Amino acid sequence: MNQQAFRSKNNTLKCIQPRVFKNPEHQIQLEKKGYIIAQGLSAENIASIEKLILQIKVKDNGYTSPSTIDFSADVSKQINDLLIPIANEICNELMIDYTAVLGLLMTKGVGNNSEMYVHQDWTLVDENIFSSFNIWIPLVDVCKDNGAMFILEGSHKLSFTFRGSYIPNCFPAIDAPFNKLTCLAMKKGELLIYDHRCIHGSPVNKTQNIRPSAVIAIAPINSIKYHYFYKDDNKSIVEMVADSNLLTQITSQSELIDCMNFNNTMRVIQEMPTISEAEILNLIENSPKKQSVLSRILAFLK
Ligand SMILES: O=C(O)CCC(=O)C(=O)O
Repeated sequence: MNQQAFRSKNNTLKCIQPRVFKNPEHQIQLEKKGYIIAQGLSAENIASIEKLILQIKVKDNGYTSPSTIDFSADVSKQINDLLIPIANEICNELMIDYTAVLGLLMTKGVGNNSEMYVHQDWTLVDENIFSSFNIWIPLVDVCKDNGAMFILEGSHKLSFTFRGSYIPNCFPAIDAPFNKLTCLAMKKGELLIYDHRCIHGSPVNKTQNIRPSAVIAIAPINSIKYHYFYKDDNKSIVEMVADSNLLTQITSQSELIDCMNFNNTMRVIQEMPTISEAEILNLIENSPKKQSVLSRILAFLK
């Protein structure tokens, strides 16, 4: 992937983020909102994921939880092995030089504890140069009542942060977040491809049926993949080079301590960059969602 650079007026060297999507309309939407929704999986790929879901007996545990926590390492590998080639097909079709890194199932159970709180995903690449994404694929039609994804549009452009194991949320809590984020109603098998920096979450599932989805992390082919741990004792962040194996282990929390002994630490970061409340409030205030509610009210009053 060619990283281009230019000199700005004050003579500092700036990187131009490489183009991500083949389709220019996808690229424009990505730059503006931080995500795209694209045509869905083939019926054959949906069927193969559904077959595995039945075989491993995915069930309702009342939470939104990843298969890396709900299942053994062997089953997690089986899921990863099925999803990686499917995601690579999507990368080849829609994206420029992206590859799948880690695949898992995310199952939303039923009831009051089934919310996925709003968060940004773990940092996977050097975000000064690259962008990494999740491909999130609902395996039933989703709307606000059964736990569709909600996204704060444009939040991929917020200040630089490090995100990872035990690192506290890098942005201040948002009051009543699901009223402020955009609800992404989607059809079964459609593809939501969102930047890992986007603030997102999914509300409680008010229906009686679980809401399964597949999630695959993807990154530029030539990027180094990292994982970041927060060490509370000396208030620092440890940067490690991460492959899919390490990431699978980390996402099944029980292995976390072992992972911390891996000797692939690259550096220890003392400062912890965060996003200010003013930045978030400004984004919410100017979000397309707020604007469209306002324009509807104004149109109604006319
Ligand atoms: O599946 C969901 O409801 C949320 C998934 C999510 O937030 C994530 O994968 O980061």
